[in-house]
Amino acid sequence: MSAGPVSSMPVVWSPDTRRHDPKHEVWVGVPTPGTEVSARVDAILDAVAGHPLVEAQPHGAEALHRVHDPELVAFLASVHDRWLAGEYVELVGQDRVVPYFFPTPAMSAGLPLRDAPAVHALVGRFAYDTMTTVGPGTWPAVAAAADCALTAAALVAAGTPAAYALARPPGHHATPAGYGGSCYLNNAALAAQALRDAGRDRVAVVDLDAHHGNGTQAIFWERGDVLYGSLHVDPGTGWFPHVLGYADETGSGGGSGATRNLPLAPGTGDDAWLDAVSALRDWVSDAGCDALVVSLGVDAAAADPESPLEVTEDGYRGAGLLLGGLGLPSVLVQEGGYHLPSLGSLVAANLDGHEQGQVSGTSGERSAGSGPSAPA
Ligand code: SP5
Ligand code: ZN
Repeated sequence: MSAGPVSSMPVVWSPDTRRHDPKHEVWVGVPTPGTEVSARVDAILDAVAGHPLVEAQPHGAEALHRVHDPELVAFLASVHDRWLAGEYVELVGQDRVVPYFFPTPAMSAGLPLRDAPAVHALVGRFAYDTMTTVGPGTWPAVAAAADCALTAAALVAAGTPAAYALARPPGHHATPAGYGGSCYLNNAALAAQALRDAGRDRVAVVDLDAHHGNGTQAIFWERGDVLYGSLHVDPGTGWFPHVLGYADETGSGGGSGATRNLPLAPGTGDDAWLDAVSALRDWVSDAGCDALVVSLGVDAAAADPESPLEVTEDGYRGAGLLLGGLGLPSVLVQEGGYHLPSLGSLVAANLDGHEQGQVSGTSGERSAGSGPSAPA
C-alpha cells in the first residue's frame, strides 16, 4: 500500500487495539471466519503513513460513563476473567465469551428479572448477538479504541481542524447498555460527547458505515444537542441491524428531528450514495452545528464482503470533500470495513478528501452531474 502524499490530519492509534483478534464469530450457530480482525489496524496504518501519528492517551471510566451505563463498562472490563474462572475452556474448549441465553422482552413477559448468577447466562443481558465475542485481549483493545476517539476529540477541541481515530474494534452498534455488531463501546458517541463537554454547542454525527449505527442513534435519540445522520443499506432488505435504521426513525422528545436515516438499496453505487451524503451534509449545515464526527465505516465499498452498496474509492474521497466542505472541526472515527487489500486506501482517500474539502471550503452545492467524484 503506498503512503501517498504527506498530509496534516493526525492519525490517533494505539498498539493495544491489535489485542482483540477474533478468529471466529458465531453466525447462525456456526463459527465462521472472523471479519473484524486485528490485521485491519496494520492495513490502515500502512495506507495513512503520510499522516502524523499520535498515540492515544488513556482516559478514565468517567469519560465512558458519559454515554454508557457503568454496568456495561464494568461487565466488559471483567467478563473474560469471570469466563476463565467458569471453566468453559475445560468444559467445551471455549476461551471466548459467547452468549447462549437472551432475556428478551418476550421471555420476561413483563415479569421482574434477576441477574443470572452464571456468567454464561448473564452475557445475554448485555450482548445482543453471537458474533461479538470477548477474548483475552478484547477489553484492552476496546478501552484503547475509546481512548483513540477521546484523544482525537481532545486534539480537535484544542484547535486541530480534523483528527482521525484508528479505532477498533468499531463502535456504532454499541448502545447505552448493550454490545453487538462487532462493537463494544461507542467510540463515535464518546467523541461527540467529548466535543460537547469541551464547549461545542451542537455536534453532528454523520455515519458513512454501510450499516445503520443503531447504537449511536439510541444514545442520542432524545437529545437535540447531538444530531445523528446515517446512510446505510436498507434494513428492510434483510441487512444488519435488521430492526432499526428506517427513514421514519427521527428521534423523540428533545431529540425530535435530530435523527435522520437514509436507507439505500443494495447495488446503490457512487452517484446515489453521494447524493445521500450531500443530503446529510445540507441537513447538518442547516442545523447550525459547530462540530462534526464522522463514523467512517468503509464497508460500503464494492469489494467489501459485508455490504452490497458498491461504493468506490472515488466515492469515499467525494464523501470526504462534501463533509470536509462543511468547514467544521471534525473527528473521523473508524467503524467497519473488512476487505483487507483495499481497506487502507479507502480510509486514506476519505481523509484526503476531508482535508481538501476543509481547505477549499466546498460547502456549496455539489454540481449536478458531477458523477462519481464530488467537485474539487
Ligand atoms: C461495525 C460494523 O460494520 N459491523 C457490522 C456488523 C454486521 N455484521 C453482520 C454479519 C452478518 C453475517 N455475515 C456473514 C459473515 C460470515 N463470516
Ligand atoms: Zn458496518
